[in-house]
Amino acid sequence: MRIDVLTLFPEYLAPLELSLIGKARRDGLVDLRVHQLRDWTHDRHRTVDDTPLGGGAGMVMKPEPWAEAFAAVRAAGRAELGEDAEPLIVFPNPAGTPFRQATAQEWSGREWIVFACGRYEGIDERVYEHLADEGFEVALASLGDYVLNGGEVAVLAITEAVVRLVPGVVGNAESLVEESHSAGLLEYPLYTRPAAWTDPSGTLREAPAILLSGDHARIAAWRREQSEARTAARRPDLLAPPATPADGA
Ligand code: 6GU
Repeated sequence: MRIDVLTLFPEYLAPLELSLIGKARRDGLVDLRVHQLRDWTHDRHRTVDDTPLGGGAGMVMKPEPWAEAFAAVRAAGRAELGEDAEPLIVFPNPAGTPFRQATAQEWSGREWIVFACGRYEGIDERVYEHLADEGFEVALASLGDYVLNGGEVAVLAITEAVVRLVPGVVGNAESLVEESHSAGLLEYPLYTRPAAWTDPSGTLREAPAILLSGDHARIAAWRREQSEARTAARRPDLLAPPATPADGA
């Protein structure tokens, strides 16, 4: 998988050199390139923003550096992946579609993703129109209902969620099947040795006896119940059937 990131803060993406993702890159499973958007400016101050037309607070990202950057990154990617290769362009944006485990699953099968990190109040709307006209596939993805200062932190999160699903990146494929969200439920509680533990206040805390029973069918049923109870308590929205227009939503 190839990933390009366009950003004003390339250093923000440094954590992608660590741990599992770093190993995947060194193993050649992921080719990740981080680009400085200002490299596609031409003025002395390397300007990427200007005041909003029509007035208002803050600054808006100018269209020209983005258009040049996308053209250059597309050409460079195609030179390596083949002239028919087409990236998915992802704009992290709090006004985007919620990014979920199902999204991660889908994107982990992509050959090429380009992340475009906005800063300031946002990007000139004509950039999106231009990309659609050029035939690019574009997605706006949100991490949740809160506002970050820019797309970089979202790219860290999305990249980790996507790349760990790329075959070969996580050693134990079973650990991917069992985990929270992949079955639409939260993960059951986990225990390890010692089975009987005295905590620092002197309280004896024993792991559930069923986990020591060796009865794998009953253990699986217990875990399922725990997952359902946890999901009902913490995330009832995951259990409710999705609202349909007929519900009057
Ligand atoms: Cl993807 N970007 C920004 N700037 N803020 C966010 C977000 C993304 N998701 C939640 N808040």
